[in-house]
Amino acid sequence: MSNALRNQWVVITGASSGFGAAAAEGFARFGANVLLGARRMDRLRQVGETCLRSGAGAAAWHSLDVSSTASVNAFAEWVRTQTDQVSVLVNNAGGAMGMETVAQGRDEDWETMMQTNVLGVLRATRSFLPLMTPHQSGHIINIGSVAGRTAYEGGAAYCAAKAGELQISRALRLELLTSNIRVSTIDPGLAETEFAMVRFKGDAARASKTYEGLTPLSAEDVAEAIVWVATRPAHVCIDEMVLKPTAQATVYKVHRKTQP
Ligand code: NDP
Ligand code: 8X3
Repeated sequence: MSNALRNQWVVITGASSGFGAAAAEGFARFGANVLLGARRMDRLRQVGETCLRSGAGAAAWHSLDVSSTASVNAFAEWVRTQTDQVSVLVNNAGGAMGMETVAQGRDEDWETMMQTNVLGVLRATRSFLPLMTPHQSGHIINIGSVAGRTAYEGGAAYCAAKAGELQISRALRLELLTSNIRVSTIDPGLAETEFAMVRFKGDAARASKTYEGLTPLSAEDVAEAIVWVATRPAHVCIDEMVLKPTAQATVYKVHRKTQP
């Protein structure tokens, strides 16, 4: 097991569930110090306590709403009380709201998706670069999606938001070329987390249909990819990674086994 993360400070947005929570635990197992943000503090505390039991050098958590500049700034101020150097920032907070066509779409859903998946990544990155650039090291890992690469019906705003995340990652890679800071985007396909329940606003039956008849990625599968990307040697940058369930060839070409 690589020692590269031991006592390194790792900041994860959206660490209260899904990929973010699983990645926090994955980094903890490598002995990293994890700093966790999200809106649900009770869930964050549970994740943080699990990290401490799993081997984290330190684990602390603070409320964070990436759709608010004031909240991101307050979160960054809190991080500065813990450390002046962040080795890894995982911009994971985000998700989809609704699956209506553009004709039926709601401003509120579109705004939430842009605020979290696009502006949230920009805000958090701006806040944490000052804890990386003076040290000439750091790694920004953004969580995109296959939706940012291929459009699908009912996904216009989410696809646009994740396409935004992809282009932010690419622009940052260029902007930070001489800084020795790595930038990666990890773009999963269907993964069973709270994502579909959030997207379908608590409609459990509809959410479970998303994964019907196939084995989706798990939060742990994606977390493993995140930690693997972060533990490559310093001269290796995994720019873009796409991972999908074996039964998913593209966003919309999915092999589902029907019940006999
Ligand atoms: P979850 O719904 O399980 O996790 C989403 C996380 O984001 C939660 O911790 C949530 O915390 C946090 N979050 C949402 N909005 C905000 C906000 N405004 N401020 C701070 N935190 C926020 O889903 P996933 O783990 O699946 O999603 C993680 C990322 O992966 C998202 O960016 C999603 O778009 C992306 N993704 C998901 C895929 C999937 O199929 N599951 C596939 C590809 C990409 P809280 O509500 O406590 O604030
Ligand atoms: C989540 C994957 O295909 O549901 O980003 O949009 S998908």
